[in-house]
Amino acid sequence: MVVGVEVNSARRMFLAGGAAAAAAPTRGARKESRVPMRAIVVSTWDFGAAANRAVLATMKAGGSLVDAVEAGARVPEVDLTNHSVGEGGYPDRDGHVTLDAIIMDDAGGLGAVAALEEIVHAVSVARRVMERTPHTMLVGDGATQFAVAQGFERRKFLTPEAEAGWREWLRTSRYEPVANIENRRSIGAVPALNHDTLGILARSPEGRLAGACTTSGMAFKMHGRVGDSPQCGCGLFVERGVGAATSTGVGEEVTRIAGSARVVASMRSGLSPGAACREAVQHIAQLRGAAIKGVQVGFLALSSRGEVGAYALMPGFTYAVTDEHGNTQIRPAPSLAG
Ligand code: SD4
Repeated sequence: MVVGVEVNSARRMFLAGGAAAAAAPTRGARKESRVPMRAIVVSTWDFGAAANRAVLATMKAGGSLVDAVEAGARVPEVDLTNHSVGEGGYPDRDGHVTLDAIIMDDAGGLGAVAALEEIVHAVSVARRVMERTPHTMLVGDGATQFAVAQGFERRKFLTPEAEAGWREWLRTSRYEPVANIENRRSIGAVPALNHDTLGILARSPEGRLAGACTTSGMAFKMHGRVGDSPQCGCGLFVERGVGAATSTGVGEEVTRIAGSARVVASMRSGLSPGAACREAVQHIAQLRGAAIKGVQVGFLALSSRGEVGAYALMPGFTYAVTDEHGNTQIRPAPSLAG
């Protein structure tokens, strides 16, 4: 349970001998022995700023880290101008809006849903999977049935704008990557391949971590397609005493390398969050070569010490960083393409 965020906590330090030592990695640990006691929230893309605010407000109100990242992920899930998360999401090629989400803490808590239909708050269903089932992921009809049994409202949704985009796409039915389409809130001429995701990572003043990820995935995807986002170690990974990572972009490229787990593993070995993200991006580039021309993939990472880093294949990936005072910066991630 995270207690309220203290205004002056950035100035308070504690020796890595108590709670921090219990959380410290045994190998590759950094030399510094002092850990800043500060809350910090980071999330993918500029629209993550609103989610960050919800995370911080929940922490300040005394909610747990899991409460907080869930609250953050729920923000874009009801933003009808966001065409790749929740209710406003573009459908698959058959006209169904299907949602993927995951939530994870640093104590082994993990829940996810994939290809969930007719329930808006996929991240909250993921949380119920974590807390009320012996499983870590439910998919498709089973996920919807579970959500209904848990009291979630079930209704069909497809916004007029998303439907218009889908009908436009049906005229050609072509798949072509459009890098950084996530930054566009409203799309007039619909791209052949749209994707967008909220990945959110939060650190408590004590250095504990949690994360969540929510998306409707790749627009006009094949029915049943599941991206990286809800898969543990792909779209999200959290490890106590080390750090957390999340991803955005073309999920297949992240899934191939279990991207977020790789980023956290590099952090465990001593890389900074930024260097760890860069290593994963470089690995994708080397592995895939010309096959990823025009494709965007971005990683965002937060260490248990509160350090932040990001890296992308292509320019244009931005992320939102919110400190314990509520100050938010939108930062451009460095990229392999310059
Ligand atoms: C997916 N990675 O389903 C997600 C989409 C995304 O920015 O992140 N877009 O492939």
